Amino acid sequence: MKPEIWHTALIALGANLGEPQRALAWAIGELTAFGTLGAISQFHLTAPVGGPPGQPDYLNAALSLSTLLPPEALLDALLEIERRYGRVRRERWGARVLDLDLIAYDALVQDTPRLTLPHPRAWERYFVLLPLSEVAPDYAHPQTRETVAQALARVVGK
Ligand code: A4P
Ligand code: MG
Repeated sequence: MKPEIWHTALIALGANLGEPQRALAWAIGELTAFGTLGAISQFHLTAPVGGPPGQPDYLNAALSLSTLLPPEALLDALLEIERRYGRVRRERWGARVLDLDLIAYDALVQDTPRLTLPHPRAWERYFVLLPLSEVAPDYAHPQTRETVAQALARVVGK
């Protein structure tokens, strides 16, 4: 029998719909199907980065998930959660806005067309680093060795 190996995934959540709090809470509930939730950050209201001008503020959060899924299967699960939420929202509001990003998976480094780990922009983004610092402040980027807490301090100090 193959031994079960648990992996630690760090996941970022973002929404700027009319009910972003509901979007994030729903997504967190769905994630319990794919492993055991660890720490969950507070929900932070953050100014939008990029995208069309005038878009509403985001609600961002981060969490840690212990999972048996390999990274690609976990990404599929995240995209499926986005898709299902989007479908519901489209019927009601005509928009899909729920982002689930896989920020890191153990200390795995990979760059394939489908999945880049760690997430390529995460260590530069306040809206990712702020909630992530409540979940995994000492997690070090496997290439640069910069921790989440250090990256947050750097980004805030800019
Ligand atoms: N992909 C590759 N690597 C990953 C990864 N580590 N995690 C691929 C997740 N996806 C990854 O993603 C497009 C494709 O990226 C996926 O199909 C997957 O195969 P997407 O989520 O559909 O596209 P996106 O989110 O529109 O693009 P992107 O570049 O991921 O946008 P971001 O970076 O998520 O930015 N401002 C604030 N304040 N808060 C926010 O949450 N979010 C965004 C979206 C912009 N500004 C924001 C926020
Ligand atoms: Mg995304």
